[in-house]
Amino acid sequence: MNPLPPNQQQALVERLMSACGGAYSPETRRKYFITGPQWAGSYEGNALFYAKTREAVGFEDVIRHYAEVGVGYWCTHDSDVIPTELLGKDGQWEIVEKIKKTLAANGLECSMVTTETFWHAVWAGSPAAEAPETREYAKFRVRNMVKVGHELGARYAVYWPGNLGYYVQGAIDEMQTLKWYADALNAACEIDIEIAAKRKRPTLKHCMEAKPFEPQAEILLPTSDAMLAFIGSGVLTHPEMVGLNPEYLHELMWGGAPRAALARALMAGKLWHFDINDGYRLKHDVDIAVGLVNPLDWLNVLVLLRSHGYNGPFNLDFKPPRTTSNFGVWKISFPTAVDRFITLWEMAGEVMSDPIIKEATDAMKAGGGAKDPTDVDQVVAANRELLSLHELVAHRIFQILVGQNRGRVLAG
Ligand code: GCO
Ligand code: MN
Ligand code: MN
Repeated sequence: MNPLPPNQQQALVERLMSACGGAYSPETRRKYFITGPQWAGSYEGNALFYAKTREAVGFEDVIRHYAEVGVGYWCTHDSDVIPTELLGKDGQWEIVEKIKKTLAANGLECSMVTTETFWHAVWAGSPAAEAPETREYAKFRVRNMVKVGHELGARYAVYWPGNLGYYVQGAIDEMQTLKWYADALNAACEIDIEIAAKRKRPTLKHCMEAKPFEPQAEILLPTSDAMLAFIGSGVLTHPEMVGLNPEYLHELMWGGAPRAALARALMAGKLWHFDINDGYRLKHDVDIAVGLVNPLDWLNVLVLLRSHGYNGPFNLDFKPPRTTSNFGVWKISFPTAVDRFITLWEMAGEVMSDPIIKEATDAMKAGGGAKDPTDVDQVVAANRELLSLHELVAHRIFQILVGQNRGRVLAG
């Protein structure tokens, strides 16, 4: 093949994307509660050891691109769209007005707002630092974002605590730091109750997001389970207003089973928001797009969520790869991520209604009919062949993943 000049490369990307086929229409994509973060669309390819590789894009372009792809909801950090110095000032409300107009013009809704409490120098000691003025500033920021959230019509607020942890041991008092962090969440919930009553809107769902390894060496709330314990610990004045935003990769990173973490959140009635992406165990936060690493696990995640009535947002919290083109971000990264999610969601429906899986599962649940359950030999004998069905179910789910249940023939 001859080298392809840059001015012909976009055409190649488009031709090969359409040759892939299987794309859903923007109208179909919009039927799912899929949310597009400002920071994912505007990610410029930078990281700790990486310079930026792409041009900056503002909210006008990000929202327009999501509309074209068919992502119906948008979410943002405060400082993604409002310069830090303007937060809480008149200039902020001018920007919020522009955002409202842009969303309306593109037919998108704002689903969620989140407060950046990790990037700026003010958070060097975390949002729950020793200095009272830092903690007052943290309260100001989360309260301000609750106001902005109501103004934009959001239903969810997310909190990733970022620097809540330490590099060197003994430097902070863990108990005190956690209580101080709770003070910020309490401030957000309390102002939310006031604003919601004035505006006759429901209060926001305040969702905590855990990440196990970054940006500190040791993290005080590293997992969704740790956050459940925190919510139930008595430090929150409104624990009923606070739930979880687990991120698939963040549970995988520490070596957990994302499905089990999600199940525990569901059991607690706290699975309110879900960041969808993919990656590897015991690695850093690679934020790869959904389904590119663990499609089988993802299929099973969606079976779990569909089976137990999860109806919150699926937030595309991935990082489009560190390419040099904004074109590819919108032509490949976002539409393919959305389409893999929808395909896996539909396949989860096939798993749930599959007659083979149903019969195998029903048979295991019915058991072998041992007359005396206190007789160990009888119990073992009665179920002798049934447990083999676990692997048959797993095989059937694999067949569904590769389309063999729909007649895709690969065996000779
Ligand atoms: C990450 C985090 C963030 C948060 C976001 C919400 O992967 O670094 O998931 O993307 O979701 O900061 O506050
Ligand atoms: Mn996330
Ligand atoms: Mn992540």
